[in-house]
Amino acid sequence: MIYTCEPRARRFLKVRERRAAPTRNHAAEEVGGSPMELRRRLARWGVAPLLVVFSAIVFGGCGPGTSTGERTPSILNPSGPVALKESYLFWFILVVATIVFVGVTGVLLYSIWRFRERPGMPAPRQISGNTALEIGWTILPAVILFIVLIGTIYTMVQITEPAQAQSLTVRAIGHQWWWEFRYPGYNNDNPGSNQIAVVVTGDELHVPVGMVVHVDLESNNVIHSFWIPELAGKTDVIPGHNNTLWFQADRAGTYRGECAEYCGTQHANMDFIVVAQSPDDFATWLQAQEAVAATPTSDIQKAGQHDFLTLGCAACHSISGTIAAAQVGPNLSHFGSRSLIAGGVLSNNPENLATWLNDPQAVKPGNDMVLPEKLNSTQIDELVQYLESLK
Ligand code: HEC
Ligand SMILES: [Cu+2]
Repeated sequence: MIYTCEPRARRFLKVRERRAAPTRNHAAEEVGGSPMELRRRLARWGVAPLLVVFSAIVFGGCGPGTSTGERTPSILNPSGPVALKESYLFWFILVVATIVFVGVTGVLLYSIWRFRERPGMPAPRQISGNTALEIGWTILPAVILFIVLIGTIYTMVQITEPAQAQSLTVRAIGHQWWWEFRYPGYNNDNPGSNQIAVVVTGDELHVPVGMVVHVDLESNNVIHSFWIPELAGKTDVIPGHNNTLWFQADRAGTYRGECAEYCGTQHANMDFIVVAQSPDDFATWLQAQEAVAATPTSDIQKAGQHDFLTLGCAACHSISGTIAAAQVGPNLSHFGSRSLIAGGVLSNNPENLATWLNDPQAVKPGNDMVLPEKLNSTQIDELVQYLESLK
């Protein structure tokens, strides 16, 4: 059996010889800069500019704003105490991870360079196992992870809800696929209204600047996740288990929120906005929302209301002051004051509302708004006039 080794050894030696003295017989190709050579060079150096372009595209998405002027809902742009402390944790973990990355990659690159193959070098000494090293690289990562754990626990303690005399409590209900917000305690005391006794909105959460907002999260369907990147991290919204979170907006403005847990086909169109207003503006808004829905004034609005109550809309929607009191879809009592349609799939304006009413399944396939029959253009016009008048 000895001879079987011999050809292998010889083959090995030949390979080493060839590597040690690289033949230059493709020099002819190089002169002409053949495509082959170009490809080889590109493979060697072309990666660098490609990486630069790629990272520019990727990290370009992280800045405080986009080219369209819209603020990116980024956790790196915190606008309240909860998001701020969470972003500190992000930076802390990033620093730890960077140290690990630079350390490991440094040792790796050094070893590749230091122990690279050189002509005539003997095979390195073969070792197996090193107790000190193995204990070391078991304990060190554990210590590093423990440091991260301490940072995490510290942050969790830091962001426990402060006991405040004045805070606002809101119920956020995750539907498939839109968010409903209820402001309990603000009673609609108009005797002429129906049983809706709280302020109810869809897609739009108004809060006063500088006030602690306590959110009770509910779902009666699947698991969603409530996330306002600039104001508070994600919290799961679980059927049968009511989580809570709190946040506070330090600056007036509009913040984008979204569902952060896949919850069905239209999960990506389950956005909402948080409108942080001065306490005065908030009070004005709340007062308007508490009021009974506007009664139609013009003929076309009256026709729209009639359509609404006769074409099946009332089977799913509520409009205070009318017989429409169903809770399947968003409460439309003050729909005209809102800026989004159906989880932000469209922004709210008359043209978009007409598009939505013409074929909600085309705009947001699979959503729960299934019309008994297609509306004609007159009905759509009337409904648009009526719904947009509900400020
Ligand atoms: C079968 C129940 C159902 C019927 C019938 C129905 N809707 Fe809807 N509607 C919904 C649901 C559910 C949504 C939210 C869809 C989503 O965002 O995924 C919705 C959304 C809307 C919205 C957007 C509201 C917002 O705040 O985002 C408007 C406006 C609307 N419906 C109007 C109407 C009108 C007008 C009719 C009657 C012609 C009607 N709906 C009939 C269930 C229904
Ligand atoms: Cu969701």
